[in-house]
Amino acid sequence: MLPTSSMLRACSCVLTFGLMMPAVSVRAGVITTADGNGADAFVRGTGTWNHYADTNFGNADTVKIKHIGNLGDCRKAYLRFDLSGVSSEVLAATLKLTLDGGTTEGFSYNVYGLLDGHPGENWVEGDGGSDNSPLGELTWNNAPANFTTWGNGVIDSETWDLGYYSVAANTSAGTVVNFSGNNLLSFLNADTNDLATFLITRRGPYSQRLGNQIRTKENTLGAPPTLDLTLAPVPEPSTFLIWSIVGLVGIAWYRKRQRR
Ligand SMILES: [Ca+2]
Ligand SMILES: [Ca+2]
Ligand SMILES: [Ca+2]
Ligand SMILES: [Ca+2]
Repeated sequence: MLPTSSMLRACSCVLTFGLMMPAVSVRAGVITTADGNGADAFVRGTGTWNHYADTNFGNADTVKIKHIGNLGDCRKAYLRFDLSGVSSEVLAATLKLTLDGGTTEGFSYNVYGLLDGHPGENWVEGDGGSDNSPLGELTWNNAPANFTTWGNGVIDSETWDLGYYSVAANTSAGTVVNFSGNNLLSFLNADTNDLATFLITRRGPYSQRLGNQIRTKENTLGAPPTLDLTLAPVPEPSTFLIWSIVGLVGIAWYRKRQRR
């Protein structure tokens, strides 16, 4: 059946209703390591008298980050976020880390993004111990992009240097560190598989002190590592539904009017 002029008028009527659709406001999104395929863990090296390079710390209630001469004392953090709820451009992003335990010394920390598509993006968080159960649970020796012979190194060609943050001496437990910037934004917008992993290492100073630990999703005291996002607006499916119904009612009304 060819479209009649009244049908065309009805279509333009629907189009008019469509143009009357209210603008959808910018959306906010909060994702933690406890959501979906999220994970948080740290890895620790093996030194002369302490051997942790095959031990998993996926169930620890903090992630510890340290860099000192003995690799058996060095620790690096791995935080993964599930981006399956992110379906439009990320306009603003802040990585929020809640500190656990203060320190009398200030420290700086490097933040890296594991490159999108890296075969290790779906690393196994694990439940602790050196039993390799669940199979492949994260350790110093199998962690993606870990530069295993240096206490704060990552493999440059497999990571994106996102910048660093600093924590002043005597910062109290419960303090939230906010990390943001254009590199973080670009890294998140480059994601194609809904997985984003951050590696955090100690930038300095070189010190035996444990410093600023970060509460994990296993910690009962505070928020797990969190991504606070502002997302570009997209019309919600429910909005489409409502305006489709309005459009159909419009067509019915128009046809009824034509018949009169
Ligand atoms: Ca964990
Ligand atoms: Ca996504
Ligand atoms: Ca990814
Ligand atoms: Ca285990």
